[in-house]
Amino acid sequence: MSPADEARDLLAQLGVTSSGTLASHSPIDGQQIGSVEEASAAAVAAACDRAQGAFLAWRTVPAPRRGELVRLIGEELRAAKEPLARLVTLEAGKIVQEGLGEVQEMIDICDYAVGLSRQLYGLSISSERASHRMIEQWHPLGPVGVITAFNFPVAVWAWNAALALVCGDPVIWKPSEKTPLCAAAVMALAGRALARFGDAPEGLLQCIQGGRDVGEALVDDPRIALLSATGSTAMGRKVGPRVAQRFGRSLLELGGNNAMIVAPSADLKLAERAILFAAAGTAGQRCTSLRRLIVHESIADGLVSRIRGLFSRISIGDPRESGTLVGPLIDEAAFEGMRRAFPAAERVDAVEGGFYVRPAIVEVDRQEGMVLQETFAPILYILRYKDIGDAIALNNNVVQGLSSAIFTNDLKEAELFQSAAGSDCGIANVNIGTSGAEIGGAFGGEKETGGGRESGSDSWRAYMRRSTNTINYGNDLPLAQGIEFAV
Ligand code: UN1
Repeated sequence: MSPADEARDLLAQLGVTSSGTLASHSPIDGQQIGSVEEASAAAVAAACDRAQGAFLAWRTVPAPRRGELVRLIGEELRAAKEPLARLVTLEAGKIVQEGLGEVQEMIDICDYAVGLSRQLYGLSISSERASHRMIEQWHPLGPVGVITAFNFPVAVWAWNAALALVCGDPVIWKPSEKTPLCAAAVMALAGRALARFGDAPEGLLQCIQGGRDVGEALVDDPRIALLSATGSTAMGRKVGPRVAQRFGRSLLELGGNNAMIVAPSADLKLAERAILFAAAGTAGQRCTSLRRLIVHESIADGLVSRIRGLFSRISIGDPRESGTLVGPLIDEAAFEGMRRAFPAAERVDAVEGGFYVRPAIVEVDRQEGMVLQETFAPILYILRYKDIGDAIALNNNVVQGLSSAIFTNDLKEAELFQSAAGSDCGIANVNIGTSGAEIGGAFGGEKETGGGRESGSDSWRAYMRRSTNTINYGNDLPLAQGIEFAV
């Protein structure tokens, strides 16, 4: 079936009507598969108004009750897992397994957020004054703007929305203009959950589709208390200061340039599998994709030739076919980007109209030029090292700081890599690849990756404001720091 025909069936199943001026093309064959209505800047302002109204109501709904809405969203996602995953495959070009995995991340974060809705804990703090008590409470923050990229067209919304909702915040989503149908489908499913929930305020979950102007209007709106943006470092460099200018908060998930060190003691069978998935999976279009392999010189020749073998046997093609491991790049611009970084990039003739490439291996002597940049395509640079200290320095000597990994069976090396003097990334794994993080941990990275943390651990705090409360239950008014002030 052509992607266009299949999209028609899936959209009907998911309850989405396709119409409007923003066209969506499948990277599988480049053909249009549907369209959505585009928002104007005025519509963004109206959406922010509605979100602000929703906030005033939602912030006083008990958090466990807010969790009930997220539970229902999780139920809708479970029921629609297959068609939604399939739509991700059609619109983002991910293989079926990865589409299903992405929807599973949504389900997982919903479960996580439901539990969290009863655990938005504050602290109690010892006061220095007699008969005084200090606590901190976490209160809802305000409307959250969520800007997402094409490569995770549904999960990144869920990471943000599930937490924002239980934290008491409405959400306005500006999805990538390359994946508008996925966003429309998620909104349709969320709409079903809202209907079942019953009394949620109008404007609690909104989506505004369109290009850069729509995103900019959201970034600049003073009612958006938190702007969570996933995308390139170039995008974040613009968004961060604009939000800061109005003293809004931003949560940035920007580029990665993720490395893996393979030490002499490594279990090479495991390392090879991890390299294959992290470097070639999603056609190298994850922010966590493996881009640099730092191999000990004593094992480099053998390992590199085995990876070359694996890469040459990898099946590239229509992501809907079972057995395909590498689907298309998102579009022609992505292919041009790959060729700029690596002019010998091999285009594979898989499905006419799509941009399919063979994952590339490039051996380099030094970390310079394109190796320092994030190219959103499957290019794996190989560097060799002698000393573990040098390998860690190579890992860290880039401007990005998202994910990293070491394969080693040497306990000291593993600990060193994860220590304060080790990897400077937000994610530092041992005997696991750089991509495919679980939702339970905080997800994000340092330096030009933007510093934001989404998803698990205490990432929820970014979606709330902290109130420090000191209560005097005594008959006196002692001042802090022992100050005397009386007539
Ligand atoms: C992204 O590429 O923007 O760790 C997110 C991973 C996924 C999320 C990637 N859980 O690869």
